[in-house]
Amino acid sequence: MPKPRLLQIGTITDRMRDALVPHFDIDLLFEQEDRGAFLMEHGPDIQAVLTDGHYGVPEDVAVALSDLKVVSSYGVGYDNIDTNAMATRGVKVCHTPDVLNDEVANTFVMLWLAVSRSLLAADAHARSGAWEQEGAFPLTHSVQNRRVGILGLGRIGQTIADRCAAFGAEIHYHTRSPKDVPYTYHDSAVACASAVEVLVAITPGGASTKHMVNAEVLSALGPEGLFFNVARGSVVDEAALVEALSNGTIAGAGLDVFEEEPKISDGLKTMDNVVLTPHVASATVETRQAMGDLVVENLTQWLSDGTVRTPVPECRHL
Ligand code: NAP
Ligand code: 8YV
Repeated sequence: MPKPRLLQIGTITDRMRDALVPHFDIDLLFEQEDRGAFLMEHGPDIQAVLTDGHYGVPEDVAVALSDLKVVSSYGVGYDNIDTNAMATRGVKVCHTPDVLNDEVANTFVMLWLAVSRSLLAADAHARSGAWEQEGAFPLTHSVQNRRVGILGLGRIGQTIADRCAAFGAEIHYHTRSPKDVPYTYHDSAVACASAVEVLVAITPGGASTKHMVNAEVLSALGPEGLFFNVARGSVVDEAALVEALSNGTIAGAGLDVFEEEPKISDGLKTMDNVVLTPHVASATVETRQAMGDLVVENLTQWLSDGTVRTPVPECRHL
């Protein structure tokens, strides 16, 4: 009996491929010479899709796969998948929550320390011989005992709050609805920014959070303030951020995500009060293995009994 077909969008690890090959015949979307012809001929025979947070489910795939049943996404954020439309069609969309909380929170801490302690400039000072020729590196700022604002206090936001507690932080947050936590709630991003010295975005992307961090929020954060984004590039008005960093509206930033990835605003690349990483918050061998295992588990569970382990909220009733 032929194996069911799985359409792979984007890249996967060898471990994921090895685990999936016994169960599925895998078609790679990006290796098709004529994508339109491939989708027209084979789309109706494919019930399963493996994708990630970057590619989601493109419209031509959603249309061509008329018998689509399951979408397993390699990542927790799913702003590139129209999950309401999928739920209406009865398609089970699943993602990889929780297994990356620690890594993303650690990435925020890494960026926070790097910006506050001028890690990159200090490293350059040590390597270049400037220490011998010019003397000691200038004093930097401590991460200890800061007021920290978290935009989005979900699985990762709470893990960030836990990390911040270890630095003696006073924690503030903004979400649409207050949570049962011992932190100070703010009903807007501006109010949260004006109460803190360090602001970190960790909401989902998509329409409801687009440009949540804008010129007004950055102005409220103030000239000593630091901003960090480990959420989605769309959450921040990147042009306003470049402006705020260059004219001293805020003091510095650490950014893992950008509005037009993999393009990054040129202004950001030349600033020494900014640390940039190329969307790698979950990108360790260990965490990507856990994410990949969950992607595979969702697909093989669906194959065995029609259910998935970690559906997105919009598809939990299916
Ligand atoms: P989660 O558990 O669903 O938490 C999301 C939080 O954001 C909730 O507290 C939610 O509270 C809040 N929120 C949602 N919409 C909001 C809005 N319009 N305004 C204010 N707050 C809002 O999600 P998670 O697992 O923590 O992941 C969060 C996001 O991190 C993902 O969706 C993804 O985009 C991003 N991420 C990035 C990386 C990376 O590589 N940089 C890695 C993993 C995740 P309310 O519903 O009460 O508003
Ligand atoms: C991944 C992420 O890099 O989980 C997310 O939402 O942004 C990252 O963990 C992304 O999903 C691409 O695989």
